[in-house]
Amino acid sequence: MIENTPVKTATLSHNEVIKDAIPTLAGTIAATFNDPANDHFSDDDNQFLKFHGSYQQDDRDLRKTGKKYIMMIRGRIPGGVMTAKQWCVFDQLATNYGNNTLRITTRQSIQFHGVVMSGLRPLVAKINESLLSTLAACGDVNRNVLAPPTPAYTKAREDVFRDCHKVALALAPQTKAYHSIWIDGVQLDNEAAENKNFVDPLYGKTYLPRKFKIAFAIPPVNDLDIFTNCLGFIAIIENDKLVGYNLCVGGGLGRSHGNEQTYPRLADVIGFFTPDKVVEVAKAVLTIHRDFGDRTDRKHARLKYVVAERGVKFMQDEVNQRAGITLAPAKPYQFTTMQDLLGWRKAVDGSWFLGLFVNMGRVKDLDSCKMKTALRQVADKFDKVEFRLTANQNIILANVSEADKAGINAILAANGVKAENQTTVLHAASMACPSLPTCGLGLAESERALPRMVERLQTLLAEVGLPGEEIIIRSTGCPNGCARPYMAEIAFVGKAPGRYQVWLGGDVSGTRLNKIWKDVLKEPELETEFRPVFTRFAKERNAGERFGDWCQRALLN
Ligand code: SRM
Ligand code: SF4
Repeated sequence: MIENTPVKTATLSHNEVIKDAIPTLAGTIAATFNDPANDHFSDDDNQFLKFHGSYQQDDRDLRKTGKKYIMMIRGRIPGGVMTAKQWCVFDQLATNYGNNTLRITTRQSIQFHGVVMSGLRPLVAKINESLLSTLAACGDVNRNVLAPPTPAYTKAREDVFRDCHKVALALAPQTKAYHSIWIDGVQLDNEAAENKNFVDPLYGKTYLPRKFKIAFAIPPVNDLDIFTNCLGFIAIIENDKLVGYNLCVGGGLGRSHGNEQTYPRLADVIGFFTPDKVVEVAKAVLTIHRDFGDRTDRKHARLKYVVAERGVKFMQDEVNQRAGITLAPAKPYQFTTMQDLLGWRKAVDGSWFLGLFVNMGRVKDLDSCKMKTALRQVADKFDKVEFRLTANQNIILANVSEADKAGINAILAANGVKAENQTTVLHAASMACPSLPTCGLGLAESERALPRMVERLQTLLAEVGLPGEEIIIRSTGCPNGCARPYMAEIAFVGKAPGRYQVWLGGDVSGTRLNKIWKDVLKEPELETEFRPVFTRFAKERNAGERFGDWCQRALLN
């Protein structure tokens, strides 16, 4: 704990107090890892570490035999786009310092798991050498900005992607601590006046009350769940040209079991503006969060509560005034899907791309399918191929020439990775958060349990005459919502080991929250609980009606 901290008011949360005391966010991180006797960080340093893209964890599988500290490191990869060279660097880092897996996240990034203290600094330094970063991948700041990864729909994607980069850059914190810790390995003097009085030009001295999330989407594809973000830009494309954005504010999913004051919320669409103002609008919404978010209760500190409590008119007025614009009425738009395109497809510029399903986002080598090796070989050999991470935890190999397709196919086949018919529709539509053994907040298994649960639901669907039915299924080990379960047609939200709350009724376009159906379902009861529901669905559905829509119409009312 930091001593002699100037506490402004007794009600500020502890995180506010430590940010105020060390506004560079240096903590004592560099001093800690420069001492080889240390195998972990203090609680306060753990909070500062998040701003640098890392979480201290312990391997929960090993808790019975003692605490083994491990670090998770998350990259900052705007729009999820990596060069082949950068992929090679990340792949090597996972092998050298992590648990030999790369975890594609639901926000188009990559996480390393299982890194020990001595590996942390070299890993982060090498990410920076590759011209990516981990700065602000976590913490009370703007997180990785999402942008549509799929090159199949419109040439205007390039403009939207450029805006994503502009916004990510403009909203990056300016502290020199990042460079000092991770590149120079030097502990800043937290008592020096320039450090103690450091004020970030955008964030101020104490940054945001909580995390802040931004996404760009291009209708009709909502492959990054735009309405679950604090700030969403819905691109309005006319004649293949970007004419502006509908602005949405106040989305977020985190909640806590048994605390009705916390809830998932979809963003409101509050107006339209032209693309030249995108940075100003982003800064306006972020500073509204900075100035009006609740700094006394971290469970009530997200922008969604400001929007819910102060209303749309308040947000419109504040955005207009802060960005120097007048929001016009939102333009019409429609979302029809949130799914990725898998397999080989033609891009709008005539090149090819390959959508690759990554089971639970975990790139690894299994005996039967060596995805990690295959991707590394592709990256080594085809340096013009872009690696794009999707918010559905998949990978798109983009920018592939006709001539290179065969070579990529050969590498994949040699490693047991399928390019076509990669998985079943039910698996392709499923997503889980990591939970155990790395996440300290997990109450139930998620990534390790969902594949077998999907398998069982698949068998049930076949049994009731619905083989091949697509249902979006998501699971999380706790109610925080990391795999965006509250948007799924079926969601399993961990309550305790082997026990899940079940939510039903999301839609295929990511525009509707689901509703709670069962407060507790024990995993062994999956068939007993779902058989009657699937049987009814098979009998009662209208032609083409999706499971989520049927649940809303017939089951949950
Ligand atoms: Fe998350 C915390 C993993 C996307 C809501 N999230 C965590 C932590 C860091 C646990 C912790 O605080 O100790 C998890 C690390 C687990 C591990 O072992 O890796 C974690 N979150 C993830 C990832 C890796 C899940 C995944 O399957 O990919 C995602 C990383 C995204 C990224 O690259 O930045 C991830 N987290 C999300 C999302 C989805 C999204 O943003 O699109 C949400 C819901 C949307 C939202 O923010 O409202 C989400 N994570 C949370 C929350 C609840 C926040 C709240 O408002 O209450 C927490 C807990 C917290 O912040 O205190 C959390
Ligand atoms: Fe951990 Fe909960 Fe997020 Fe899953 S949803 S990664 S258990 S915080």
